[in-house]
Amino acid sequence: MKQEKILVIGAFGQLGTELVPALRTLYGEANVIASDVREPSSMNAIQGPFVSFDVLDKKSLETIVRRHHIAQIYLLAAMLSATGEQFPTKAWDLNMQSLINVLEVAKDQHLNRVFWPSSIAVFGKSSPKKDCPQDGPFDPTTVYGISKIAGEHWCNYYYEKYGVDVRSIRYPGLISYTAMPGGGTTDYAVDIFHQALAKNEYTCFLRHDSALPMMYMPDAVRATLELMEAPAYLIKNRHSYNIAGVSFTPAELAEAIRTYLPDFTISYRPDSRQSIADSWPDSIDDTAAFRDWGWEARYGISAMTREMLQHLAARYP
Ligand code: AKB
Repeated sequence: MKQEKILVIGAFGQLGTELVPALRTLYGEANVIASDVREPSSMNAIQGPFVSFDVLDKKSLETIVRRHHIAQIYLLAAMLSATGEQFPTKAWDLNMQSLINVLEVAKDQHLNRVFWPSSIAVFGKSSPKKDCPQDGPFDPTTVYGISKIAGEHWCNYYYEKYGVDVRSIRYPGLISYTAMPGGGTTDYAVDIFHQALAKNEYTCFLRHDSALPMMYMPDAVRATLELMEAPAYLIKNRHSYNIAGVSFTPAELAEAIRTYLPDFTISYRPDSRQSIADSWPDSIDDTAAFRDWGWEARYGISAMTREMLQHLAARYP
């Protein structure tokens, strides 16, 4: 078992909920410290080491890293695209200052590695819709996307200037059955499964034909660990890597759900999230991730739909 100590910031989020157990399998429970600004509750029951603190408080971060001899940080705390549009300056402050704090601590305390998530939100209207390339163009339309493209430059800067081994992935919409996403444009693709099982119907906040890049959580967790466990010489890109999972429209996802729930119906009432979705690519080119560290997705829409419905069925008897 690997022995380094890891701090996961934002452990109660959609990705953190699944990444903490996966890291504990690799590194041992005692070596992975989960943290969040929220205290654990019945909603966020967590086993193993946990600290509650605000990543915007740099002094607390420094103290925790020193006290626990942390060697790696996964910074997962962020405000997502849709909520970020409601609170633009708050989104900018949280998404940027958290990253700067972590990069500074990584530099000063000589951490071995940092992980920071970017997003397909770095792309915009001038980016190709199909198989959107690794190198842009980038013209984000949301504060979240602006913070992600700026953050990518900060990561590269700390790598080039100070040698901080920071690695990043541009996640598509993540789909999981353990935790709900919060405040994103791709959230419908999780909610639809819950509503299909609870009510056999769903009203989607995007149009029927809005194709978006998505990924089933087991693929996302594996991608993250594969990137972080790869030897440093393989990581040629210190901004962030495109990774592709599966792309589909709400109508296509509804059709896949109907394989198991034939009476399921969907209606469409697009809201302000539609214009965000319209600015993002339909699908992603991830040849750089494949070439550099061997990334390949395993889940398509059918296997993902089957597993999501199987796992969630017990919650909606
Ligand atoms: C969002 O919808 O904001 C996120 C993302 C694609 O980064 N899921």
